[in-house]
Amino acid sequence: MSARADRRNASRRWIRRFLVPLAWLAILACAPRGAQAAANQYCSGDNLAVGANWTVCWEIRANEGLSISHAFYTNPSTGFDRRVLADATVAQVFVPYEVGSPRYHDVAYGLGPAMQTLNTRDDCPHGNLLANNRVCREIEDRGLAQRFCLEGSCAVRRGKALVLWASLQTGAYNYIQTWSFHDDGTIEPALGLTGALQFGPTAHTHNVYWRMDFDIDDPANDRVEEFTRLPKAGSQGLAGVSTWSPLLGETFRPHELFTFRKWRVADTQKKNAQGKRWGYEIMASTGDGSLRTNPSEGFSKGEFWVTRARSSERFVSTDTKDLLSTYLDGEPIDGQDVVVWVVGHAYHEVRSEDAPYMPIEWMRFEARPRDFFDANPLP
Ligand SMILES: [Cu+2]
Repeated sequence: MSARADRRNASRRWIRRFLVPLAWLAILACAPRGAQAAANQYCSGDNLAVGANWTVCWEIRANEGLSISHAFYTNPSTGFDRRVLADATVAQVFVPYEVGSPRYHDVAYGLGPAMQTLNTRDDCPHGNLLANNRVCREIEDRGLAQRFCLEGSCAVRRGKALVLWASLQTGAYNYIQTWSFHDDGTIEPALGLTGALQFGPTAHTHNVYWRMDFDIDDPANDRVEEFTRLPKAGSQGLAGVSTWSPLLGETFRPHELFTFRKWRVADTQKKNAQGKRWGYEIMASTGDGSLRTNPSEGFSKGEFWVTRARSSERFVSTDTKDLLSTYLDGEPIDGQDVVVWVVGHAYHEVRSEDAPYMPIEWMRFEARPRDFFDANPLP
């Protein structure tokens, strides 16, 4: 063993023996007791992140990089503690260039080893660096969250978010892989594109696939539904009729702007005080495009996919294989444990301002509570 590895091991032993128990004690002392009751069955120590009404387990995976392994919405003041996510990852970042090649499948090459070292001063000044400085955990001020002012009487609230993020070196690019958990229950996965251009001015698309295993309270009894809003004929766009229709089998769906298409994952058994099913809805990013390539890249057929939850079905593609569309094998999904795959597309038409370093362009979506609470959980 080299001296360097020896030193690293010794310091790891020291961290395990002394720092980890100390950090654990500090977490236990600071966090409200009930707040992590559920999540700490799944993780502990640095891998348990607490704040902004969330307790979240995270880990680093070889292919998916910074991954969420459980997330519970927890309100310490009321004792509320309910599971939302079992697992959430970036399952692919597919980047084909307009000239036909290259066609990168970044998750297949491994986002874990691509994670860069962050520094306190510039990257994580208000948070904690974890995992040998490769993960920043922080509580962010997310600005004005809600406001109600009437006749001089005001209730104004600023929001917070528990944020975990990492920076990945993929060629000349840096991808900022971020998971934000807002104190109002919204989850915002994001991928920031920055660094330097790989091939100068050649246009290309970034197609990111998030794999989300929602477990609303429990793994079973999931129902996935699609929202459609159609205006009545002759109503000049008004008198819209809204429907939520269940998706009964494994399938893929495209974006549809004209009908305000969105999706939700609800629990078939649990209902809130209004008699509505607990759920989370997926809001596509506005301004997102679509990309359809060729039959051998079947994963490019849609922006929203739903499959039965299988731990063997984690990835979208490799350099030579389409995987995602092969997961659609006719399994029923209604009332089962399901996984949804959410796809974002960014067309990168290079601009002068992308050099020498690119201002971060964010790809993101929101998963937000729909009838998961009885009312707005922020007082
Ligand atoms: Cu780009």
